[in-house]
Amino acid sequence: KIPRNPPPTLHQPELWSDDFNDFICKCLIKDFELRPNVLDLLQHVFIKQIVGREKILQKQLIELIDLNQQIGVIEKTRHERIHTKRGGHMKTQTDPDEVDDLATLEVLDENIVAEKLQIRYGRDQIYTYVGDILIAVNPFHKMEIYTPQYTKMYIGAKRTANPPHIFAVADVAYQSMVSYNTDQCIVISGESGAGKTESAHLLVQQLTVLGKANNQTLQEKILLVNNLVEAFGNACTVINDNSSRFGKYLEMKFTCGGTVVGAQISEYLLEKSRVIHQAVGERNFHIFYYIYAGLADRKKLAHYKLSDSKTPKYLCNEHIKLGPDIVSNTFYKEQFDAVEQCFKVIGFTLEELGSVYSTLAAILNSGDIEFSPVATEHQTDKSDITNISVLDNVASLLCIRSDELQEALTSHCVVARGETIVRPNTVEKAAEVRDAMGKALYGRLFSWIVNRINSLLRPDSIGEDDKGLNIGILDIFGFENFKKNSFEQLCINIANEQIQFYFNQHIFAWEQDEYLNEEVDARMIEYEDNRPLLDLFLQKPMGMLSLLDEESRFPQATDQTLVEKFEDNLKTKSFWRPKRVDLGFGIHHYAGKVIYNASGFLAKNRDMLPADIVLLLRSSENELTRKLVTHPLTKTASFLSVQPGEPGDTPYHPRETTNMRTQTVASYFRYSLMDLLSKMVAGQPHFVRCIKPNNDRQSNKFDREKVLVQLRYTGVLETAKIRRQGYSHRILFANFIKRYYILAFHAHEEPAATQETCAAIMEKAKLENWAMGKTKVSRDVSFYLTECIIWLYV
Ligand code: AD9
Ligand code: MG
Repeated sequence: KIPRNPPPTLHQPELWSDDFNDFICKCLIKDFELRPNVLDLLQHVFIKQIVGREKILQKQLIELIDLNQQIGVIEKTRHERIHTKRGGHMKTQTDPDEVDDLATLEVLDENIVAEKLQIRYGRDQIYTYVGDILIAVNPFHKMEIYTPQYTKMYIGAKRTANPPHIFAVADVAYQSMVSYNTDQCIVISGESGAGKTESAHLLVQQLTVLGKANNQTLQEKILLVNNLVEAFGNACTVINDNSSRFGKYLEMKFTCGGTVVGAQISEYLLEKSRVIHQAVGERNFHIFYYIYAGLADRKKLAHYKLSDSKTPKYLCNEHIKLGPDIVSNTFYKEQFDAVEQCFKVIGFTLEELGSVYSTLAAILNSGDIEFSPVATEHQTDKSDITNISVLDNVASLLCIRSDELQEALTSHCVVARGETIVRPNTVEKAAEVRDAMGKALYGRLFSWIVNRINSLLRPDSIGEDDKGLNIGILDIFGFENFKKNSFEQLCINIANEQIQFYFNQHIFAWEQDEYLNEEVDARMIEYEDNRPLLDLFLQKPMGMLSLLDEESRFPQATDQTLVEKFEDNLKTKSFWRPKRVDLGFGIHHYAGKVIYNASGFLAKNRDMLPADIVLLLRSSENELTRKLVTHPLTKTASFLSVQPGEPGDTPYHPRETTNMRTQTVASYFRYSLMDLLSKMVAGQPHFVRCIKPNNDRQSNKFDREKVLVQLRYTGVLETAKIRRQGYSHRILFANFIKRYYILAFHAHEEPAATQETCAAIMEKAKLENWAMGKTKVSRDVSFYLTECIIWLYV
């Protein structure tokens, strides 16, 4: 029984008996009903009596009180919700079919795991835990589980209090960040269309609430960032109508106290080739359709030199042949308004917006520039522009001179023995230069937008020295296997291979190393190590990307010589040359076999933007156009400035030191991957594994075989095993004692940071399933000490 009024001794902490500590333990750990009374008591005793001396303890208790108040609300809401949903029959966690965490299954085999997921999916329970990892099965329909009520329900709640949810992942990351003062990183993986981007949005949504942005506008801005960059970086593919065509690492910035103060995005490897060409059944980047329809709606097409009757070539495909198809599309119009609104709210000026639209319109117009061969007495390989009016349009939109653009497209300068000679371009060469300009303009525009967002959302209060804290959310393009796979798919799949490796390292390799180091007894788990594949791609000098770079340096090399080079040098089972496929080669990725076609690999890797075009764009009267080719986009990205006469696309990346002249897409890609990893390893990782339940994007359809394949290659079963028998929560002795000593010691005591002290706390709290390492104390995943005591996970 709890005393209604605290006995006098309670006002003198040094006189508390062990019983009192015992009593607090019991109340907090087991007896939740007593909680409000305990809280009164604690509030009375600690907050009033222990002033100043026990600041940390005080803070924890305030948190605890907050949490308990929240839990009160949450439990009530949840109770009501379950009651309403299930016709008044409360269903408890003891229901045999109700397995929230696969790591708790008694029998673990892939069929059982798939079956449990299927049962849950059938009940619209799309989320399931595997220990501390969240599995999210794409529902392919709108779910009512992301409302403000749910947001509230998951704030600071103990994990077992609510069904698994993406909001819970946001919460764990946030609480870990605040309590341990460490950066966090949420890695979302899964194949194309599995739901990564949606998950990323939901995480940002929940984190902005958790971060209690003290101004509404900042919260609003952060929420809009994803929408804006996705309008420019996503496109419709045969797999996903809103497929990410770039990798995105969004870092939400917080103060050490946990208030959100800004956001920064890093973008990786935008698939620029989509601007000029889309595969059958695919489309260009969303923004082109949005702007085309939006400008038509506002009667502004003519201003941007676009026609509503003739579709720009870059937008034509077998589905859309006619301009009217696009301009009458109300969805596109609405999206255009929405994108413009995003720009404005985030803080872009109207002038900047105008320049962005002009650049997009210039790219669309440039695709329509046509060339024809000119036969002269001496030369037959000269080209001329057949539609000068289109050329004029492009020049006017980019604020450059039309005759100079014509010259830069139809000829090029070569420097030989100190002399500059002008050589004509063939029709093919001129078209290549035109397309290279379109791709480069778009790629740089995208980088500029991202940089501009970063400067607008850079936290003021956090300077260079005081970095504050951050939670990064990684959402890259998922694993792809199309009928025809090109250089872009290779890069996308290598990136996924790398993320899978990172996952393996964390979940298996480092985990097992840690047991060994800490001398904690745990059985080793076999898992599929994809390191040999990463070596196949990334090793120097004989990895695939190095070989590609080497071949790209030979002017005489062709895509045929490239595949032959691969064949001669890559001696592994994971690489093969399929018969009867010209320029084909196969790779056995962690996620399956993919046949690539090397056609265009060398050109795509060289990705040259002729110096003549760079120089011309630099002479533009439009500030944005000039910025795209000259000005460093950020303080650190000063390498962006192209030295006069330097060819080669200048990829944008901070701290890049490689020689621009030799920079290829492959070497930039390798660099980006390393940069991404260095950001990720700095934080404590959390994993979300998205699963696609069927290939038809249908709701309520669970293709068991399809899911099994994904479970296998993502190692879900092994993860469940290692999570079941492993110790997923670890904490340093000192931190553990600082936080929990009150459970076994008097408030004024300062017990030594030793194993004995930890053991005393564990025993006092009657915890089982814990192990003592040499430097850390670990707890089994099945017991969540912290959930019961305070709202922070250990
Ligand atoms: V890709 O690698 O970028 O091609 P993602 O990002 O994995 O892919 P995305 O998040 O775009 O997939 O999801 C694909 C579609 O699934 C979305 O457009 C939604 O229609 C659908 N989806 C995904 N997750 C959810 C969800 N939680 N609720 C409802 C969802 N629909
Ligand atoms: Mg995506």
